[in-house]
Amino acid sequence: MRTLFSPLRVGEIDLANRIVMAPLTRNRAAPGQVPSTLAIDYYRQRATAGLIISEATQISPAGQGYLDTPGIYNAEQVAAWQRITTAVHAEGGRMVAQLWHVGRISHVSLQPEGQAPVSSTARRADTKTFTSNGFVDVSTPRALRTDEIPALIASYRHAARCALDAGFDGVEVHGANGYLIEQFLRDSINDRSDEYGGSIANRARLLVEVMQAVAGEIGGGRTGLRLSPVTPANDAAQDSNPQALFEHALTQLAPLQLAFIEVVEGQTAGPRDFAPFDYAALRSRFNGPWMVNNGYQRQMALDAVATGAADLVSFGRPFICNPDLVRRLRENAAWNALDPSTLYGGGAKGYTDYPTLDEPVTA
Ligand code: 8OZ
Repeated sequence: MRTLFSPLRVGEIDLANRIVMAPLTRNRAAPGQVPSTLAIDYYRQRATAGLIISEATQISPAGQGYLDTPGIYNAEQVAAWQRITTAVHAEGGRMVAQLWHVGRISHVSLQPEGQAPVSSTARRADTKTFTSNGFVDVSTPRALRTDEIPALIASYRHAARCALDAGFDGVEVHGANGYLIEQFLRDSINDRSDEYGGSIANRARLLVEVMQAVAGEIGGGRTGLRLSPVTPANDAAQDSNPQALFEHALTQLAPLQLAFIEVVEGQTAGPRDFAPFDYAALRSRFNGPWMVNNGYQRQMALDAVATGAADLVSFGRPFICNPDLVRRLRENAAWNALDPSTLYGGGAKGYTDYPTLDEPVTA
């Protein structure tokens, strides 16, 4: 019988169970956008997950949109990530790097030479980001020229190579939450007139070309993708036809035989029924491992895998406050409460000090 706790091979990666640690931004990177040494303990503590997806990690300096997020594009970053993947592997875990470009969700103070962030559009998002001066409005972006797209795709390819060099088992491309790839996908944002704007095929082109490049570099069996078809996160208004858009995208990606697709159902970290969308119909366009996310409680997760509605379930905030979430799911034990004040930035508090079932709660 297939359960949440049974092993699964996703592409080229063997997982001990179907419980996934979702990507979680924590804003604790060290200078140089290098993951900190504390991150070694943080990820090691959570290595009983069948798979860990790293926090969103920028593919290039221009891909950064928040203070103190790590990158995966230079040797210093690769060396720091290597210590993390080694620790996770030593515990029998598996880990992929989430490859991220924020597009217009950035601020000039975080961009190389203080330049404007790049996007599909020159229209500013109505949202804020966190910088060294606190929460500020994001900056007005500059629309990428068509002749700049090949270099952008090359930076995804380079980051994927860096991820494998750092010992990751693969990558997940961040195609969700209103960042660069969704800024191309959705007609509520993309106002281009070149071959990357207009029709569904054109708006999906960047995603498809990024996935082809990454899969071409490291293999489809080590490449996953995160999507969030209807989330409003980061001022991403609804596409006029998300069902047709995302079904087209997955149809185009089918030949790559990706390791998995992770879908955020509804509003990221919010209501699951935020907007109508037929996730089962979307899944029918992909014949590989299907990972679901967003507000899954224990029974929902057990049912999702037992019924075959999903192959894997990713948990975000529950993994922040429960390093031994897998054991708690197995034993139907209570979950620790999340401290929202320590989610972003800071040190060990709220990062590496959440207790396991074996540890008495101090505080
Ligand atoms: C929370 C804070 C900053 C970034 C996402 C990468 O929503 C993020 C993110 C989440 O995908």
